[in-house]
Amino acid sequence: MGSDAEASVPSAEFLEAIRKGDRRSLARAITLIESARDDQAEQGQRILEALVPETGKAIRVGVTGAPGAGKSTLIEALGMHLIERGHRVAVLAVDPTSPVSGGSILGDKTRMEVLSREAGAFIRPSPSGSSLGGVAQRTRESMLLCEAAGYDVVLVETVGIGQSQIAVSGMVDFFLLVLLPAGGDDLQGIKKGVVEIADALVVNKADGPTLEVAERTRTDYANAMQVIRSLSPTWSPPVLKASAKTSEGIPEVWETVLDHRARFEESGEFEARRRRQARDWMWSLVEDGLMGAFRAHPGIAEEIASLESRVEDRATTPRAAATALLDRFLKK
Ligand SMILES: Nc1nc2c(ncn2[C@@H]2O[C@H](COP(=O)(O)OP(=O)(O)OP(=O)(O)O)[C@@H](O)[C@H]2O)c(=O)[nH]1
Ligand SMILES: [Mg+2]
Repeated sequence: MGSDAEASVPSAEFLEAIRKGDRRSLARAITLIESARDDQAEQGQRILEALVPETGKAIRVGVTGAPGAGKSTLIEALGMHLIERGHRVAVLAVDPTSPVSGGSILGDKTRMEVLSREAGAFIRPSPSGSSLGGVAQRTRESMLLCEAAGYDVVLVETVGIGQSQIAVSGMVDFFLLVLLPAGGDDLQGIKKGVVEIADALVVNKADGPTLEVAERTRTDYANAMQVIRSLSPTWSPPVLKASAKTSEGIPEVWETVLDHRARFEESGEFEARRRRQARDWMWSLVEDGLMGAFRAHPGIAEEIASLESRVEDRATTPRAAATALLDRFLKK
């Protein structure tokens, strides 16, 4: 593998172009990271290793919510607000449901046309992939590359599915739940438990004919939040309202992120959260690696189907079947 390995050392010029924030070089590096080809993925990892000292400096914000809640529109409005304040903004996405064609939550519906015209913005749709784990890992790595390229705010959009929400909340400093104006007892996030991992809630579409419902929805959630136990001793997730369309309330969303950051830095929770995330990330890679090795193990792949059906038919116990597979894997 010697000469191949030599060939995949990233050039100093390429690394320097990424460091200087050249968007095409950054995009190329992310494409390598996302590649299904081993040699390209390896090249991507080398780039990341070379740049890792320059990572970790951005404010990382995750944005989730039901389909059509206005996540993309809100990210664009927030992104423009940040660009006006001199920030450089990267927008990434985690959408394990997107087809391999590359269509995604940042795809056809909302291209963030205004934000994408800004020199200080970098927008990248979700990597495609069949497993959420793989998609999330690649987004984490893309986030680090964006940081090395000088983007000081990274916004990550994710679909409102439990597992992807947990994956994204595990890679950001601040997790924002975008809600639709829907009054009455329709407090869905609360039932699903998403609210418990959110650092703030924002009722979007507080404009035009939906303004009144949005205000009522905000009050409903604010009341409901009072009985939800906060994960942090220093922070109770506020419930805001905004219009991504008119940008009203968007500056307040950003002030909330900054306020949270200041308090979490002061209390040590910021550092603790980043450290925990890095540790969890390592272990999830170990788990993925083990599962991959397990399924690829000769002698296991062909056993899986028959053992699964024996378990389904109660011809054997799940424990006996698992033990048989593990024994074979561990060559006992
Ligand atoms: N009136 C109004 N419409 C909005 C607002 N924000 C978004 N919309 C509209 O709501 C629709 C959905 O917006 P998106 O930003 O694509 O929503 P999303 O949550 O990203 O949707 P998915 O990515 O498909 O889950 C679009 O037609 C937007 O124009 C808002 O603040 N006010
Ligand atoms: Mg969207």
